[in-house]
Amino acid sequence: MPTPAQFALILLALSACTDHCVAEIDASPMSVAIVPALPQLKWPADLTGSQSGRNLDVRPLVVTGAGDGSGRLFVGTQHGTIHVFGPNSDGSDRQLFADLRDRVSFDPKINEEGFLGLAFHPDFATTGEVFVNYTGLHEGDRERRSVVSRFRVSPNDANRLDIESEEILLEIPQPFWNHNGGTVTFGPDGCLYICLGDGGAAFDPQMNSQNLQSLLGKILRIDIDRQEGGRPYAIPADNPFVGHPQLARGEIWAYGLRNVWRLSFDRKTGAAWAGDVGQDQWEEINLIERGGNYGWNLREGRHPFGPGGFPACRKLLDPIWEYDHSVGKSITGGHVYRGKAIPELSGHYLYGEYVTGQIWALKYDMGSGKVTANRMLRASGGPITTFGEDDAGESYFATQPGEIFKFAAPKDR
Ligand SMILES: [Ca+2]
Ligand SMILES: [Ca+2]
Repeated sequence: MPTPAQFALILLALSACTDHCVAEIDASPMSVAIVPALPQLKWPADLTGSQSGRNLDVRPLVVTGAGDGSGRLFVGTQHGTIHVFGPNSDGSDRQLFADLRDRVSFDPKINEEGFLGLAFHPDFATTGEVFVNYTGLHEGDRERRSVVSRFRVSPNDANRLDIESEEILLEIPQPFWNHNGGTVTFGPDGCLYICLGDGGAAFDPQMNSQNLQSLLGKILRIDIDRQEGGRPYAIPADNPFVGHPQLARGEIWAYGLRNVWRLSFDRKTGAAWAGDVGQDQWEEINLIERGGNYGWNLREGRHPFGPGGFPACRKLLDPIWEYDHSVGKSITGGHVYRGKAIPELSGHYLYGEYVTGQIWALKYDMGSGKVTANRMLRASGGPITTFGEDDAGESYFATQPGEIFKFAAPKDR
């Protein structure tokens, strides 16, 4: 028989083991099939460069359904083109939905400018409205800037955007070529969320991310169905910084972000997931809350950053997951899988790596606030530029050369 002291130690050891076991993260690879989504797709010569004898990457940055029940798939490229495919397409029916290259600044040597975001109005079937985020042409006296615009689909052709219908909602000056963010997406509240990076260079030299009077380094939330205060949109009354125009821009929803490369809303729970790209060491996955400060440039991941670095504190929200630069160097945030093809993937957050081409599925327990699994789906391959969902909730990703893949049930099933 153990003495009471020994018994207490055994209990402690057992409880420690229990805690340890609960906290253990399943890092085993998950078997899913990754298959070409549009196997017969041939990109036009002006995107691949073959026309001019150059070798260009197509750089698909958006893959999405329109949410209108049509079953179409849309792919936007960093060059400034949007392509549309019919239901269950093999890729051979590609049509040009829009060509915005006459107003988009894209240079393959300037990696982060171009056509960066595309979102369909929640009631697109009725309104025909499409929202985009791109880098505006900045030649001569035209300044470097991010542009957020509304377009309308052609009244005569559902597979054609009326590019003359552009209505600019926001133009945000960009001090540097990099860190332009770019996601535009609708939340379950019907508001348009817009991601903007810290403006660029390194270290956020202008301290934009912590400055509530700057729109840079932020996630914005606007109401595009109303106009108010001389703006072509309205600021929702429940935005966190409304009513203090001397101190803060009312459009701001969350701040302290470096360069969110893809924000998405879980179509089941409504949770907002963001991948925030790190600078020196840490890549982040954040759950975005109203008014949240995500720490940049005082913290990188869960760590103090730079000479003015802050220790962990309640006001600076740490990511729910981070990985360091021995694993990968630039996160591409995805979305929570809610499709039907792969039941074991349900509820997992898909994310990937621009530099190494890896893809993982992360499982997070909202109740305990703990990550329970981080399972590799793809160990290597071309740079992951974006993830996307079709109207049925099935998941896709794109690589920089121009491949579009989808996830499917394992082949041995
Ligand atoms: Ca910039
Ligand atoms: Ca952060």
